[in-house]
Amino acid sequence: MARITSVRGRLLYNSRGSKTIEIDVISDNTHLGRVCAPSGASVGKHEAVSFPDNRPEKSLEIINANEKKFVGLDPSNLKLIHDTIRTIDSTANYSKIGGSVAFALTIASIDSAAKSLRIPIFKLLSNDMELRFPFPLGNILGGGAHAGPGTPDIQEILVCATGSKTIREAIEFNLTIHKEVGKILAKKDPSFTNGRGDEGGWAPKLKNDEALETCARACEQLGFTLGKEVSLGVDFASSTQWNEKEKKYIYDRAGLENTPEEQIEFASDIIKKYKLAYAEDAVHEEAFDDMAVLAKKFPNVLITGDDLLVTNTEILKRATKVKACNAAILKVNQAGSLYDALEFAKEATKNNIKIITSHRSGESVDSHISHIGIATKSKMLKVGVVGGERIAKLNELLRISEYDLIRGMAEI
Ligand code: 2PG
Ligand code: MG
Repeated sequence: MARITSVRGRLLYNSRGSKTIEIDVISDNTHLGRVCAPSGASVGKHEAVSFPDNRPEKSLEIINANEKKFVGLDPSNLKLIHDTIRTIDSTANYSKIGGSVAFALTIASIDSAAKSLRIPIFKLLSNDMELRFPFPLGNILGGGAHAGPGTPDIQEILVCATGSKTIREAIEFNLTIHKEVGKILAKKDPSFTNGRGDEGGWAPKLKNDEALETCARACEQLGFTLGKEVSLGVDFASSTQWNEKEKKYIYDRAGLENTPEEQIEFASDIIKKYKLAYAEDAVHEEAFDDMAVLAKKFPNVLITGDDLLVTNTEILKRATKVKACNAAILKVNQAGSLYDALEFAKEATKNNIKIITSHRSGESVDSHISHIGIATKSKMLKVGVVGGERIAKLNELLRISEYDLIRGMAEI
């Protein structure tokens, strides 16, 4: 059995150019596990904080001061690594050391352990013989907190090749559609600068409905039927629009104000009109009952909670009680440690809630989440379509396909 021989942190930058932390875990002086923590722009109220007092430097100090606690541990013992982190920070939201440390340290340990055992990470995380590829779900056009003024209020319009039989085809279809959307935008507005948002989706000056129309047209122009070979999805990221004081969703850019009832109608119309396979955070993060209305109305659409659940097992338990959603985003850094996130996945699976493992808008070029998506039997892997830090995750899926250990695509 391997033993951790050193743990070291360093300050680096994420894809948005913000400072973050990377942690190296070395086992037996040989096997390097290395993970750089991502971070979000549309952050849920109840998610783990990235850094204490927003200072990555403080996280770094703490990790370096506590290295000895990890030296000698078995890097594959995720629970032990997690419990050791908890001896340093027992706060619910990792406010003392930062969720980024919990994220990077636990995944780097598993990375190191997998290398020592010469097996891929997904194999170390799951003994299941029936693993499948999650469908890549990627941002083709967006706005909201991920792009500047003039772009749609809706944060993300996503595409997923729901009819594909192979992971390569699923990736290629997403790439082709992303390109086609770019062509339509350039034709429509010769002054379009090819601007893209934080996750690589196009960021044009368009209203929500024009943006959705453009994406639907791109799919149809390529000969796809929506809901068949490919499907659209939307991350409404509705907490961004929710005004607690006025109890309304305020869409500044579209000049629209929705009461909670109107918001349900607004989302329902979009789901129906564009035959969405996927609808994330269609209402704000505390509107469990409103989400439940949508989940009941659209049993065949992935009515997904992101900010609503923040990869938190206790919140998920509350949500399942009222049947608030049928799918859940899994972002390890929302939970904190990989152990926390896998507990969340267990609870979701137990309750028939489908898992969608997801990137953050501020990412690194790491690709561990591709393995986590497979091991948690995620139906989709939300990792974007283009951009180095997004493609890294998709390319890892293609490398994984060489092992011949995965039996085709997930059943959605
Ligand atoms: C989201 C994510 C990722 P962020 O809202 O789902 O797409 O964005 O990382 O900014 O929270
Ligand atoms: Mg989201």
